[in-house]
Amino acid sequence: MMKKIIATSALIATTLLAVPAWAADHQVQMLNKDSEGRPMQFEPAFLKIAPGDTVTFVATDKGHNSESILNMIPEGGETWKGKINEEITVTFTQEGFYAYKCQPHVGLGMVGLIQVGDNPPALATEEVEKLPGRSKDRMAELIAEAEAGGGAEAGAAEGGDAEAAPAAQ
Ligand SMILES: [Cu+2]
Repeated sequence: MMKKIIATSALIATTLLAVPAWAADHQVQMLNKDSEGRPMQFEPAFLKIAPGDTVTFVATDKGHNSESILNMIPEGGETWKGKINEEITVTFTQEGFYAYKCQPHVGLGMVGLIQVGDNPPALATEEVEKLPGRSKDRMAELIAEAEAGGGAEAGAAEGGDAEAAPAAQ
C-alpha cells in the first residue's frame, strides 16, 4: 500500500515538473468580425507565448475551427485539428512559429500565428506563398507583427519591444 502511494506521488511530481510553474493559458477567439472590423478572424491573430503555455481557441462565434497548417509548424511540434464550433486547448512545448487556420474561412484570411519562445527560426517563405486567397497577405501581416516584437500578452510583457520601435521623430 505504502509503496503504491510513493509511486503515485513520484508520478505526480514528474508530471508537475514537465510543465513550468509559470505556464500560462492564452485565449484566442474565433470571430465573425474582429475588433478592427475585419471579417472572419482569430483575435488576437498573433500571439507570443512561452514554451509550456497553452492556448485555448474559444468558439465565440459559430462556424469556425482551429487547426494547424501542414508544414507551417516546427519539426516535432504539436499539431491540432479542432472541429467546427469546438473549443480546444493546445499545449505548446516546442519553440517555433505555428501557423493555423479556420478551414471554412482560410480563403477569406482567417489564419493565425503563434510564436513560442523568444527567437525561433522563421517560417518558410514558400509555405506562406502557398496559402490561399487573403490568407497569404494576412499571414504576411502577422509575420511582420512577430518581427516587430508585438503580441506579448498583458501580464507577460516585461520589456522586449524597445528594439522594435522605429526611430521616427
Ligand atoms: Cu472561420
